[in-house]
Amino acid sequence: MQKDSLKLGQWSNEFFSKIDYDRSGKISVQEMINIFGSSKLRFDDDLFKHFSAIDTNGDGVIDKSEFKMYLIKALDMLIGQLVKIANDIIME
Ligand SMILES: [Ca+2]
Repeated sequence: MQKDSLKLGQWSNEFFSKIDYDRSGKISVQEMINIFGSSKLRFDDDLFKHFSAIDTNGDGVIDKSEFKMYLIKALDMLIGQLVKIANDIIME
């Protein structure tokens, strides 16, 4: 389990560094747009909603711990949805 959370931390940091283009240690709205604005994720539609959800202390930038917490929450949500789908299939 600890090995998995270490991997998650490393993955989160690597992902963060890719987005943090100017290496300031914080992610700005512009950096989010640069990465996700052109992606197929359609992240741009809800970009500001996502941004403020990640920016939990509301200082207008995303730091590494806010980013990691958001990834953990997103993974939890995905796993929850998968479990629900699996349960629905099992109950059929
Ligand atoms: Ca913040």
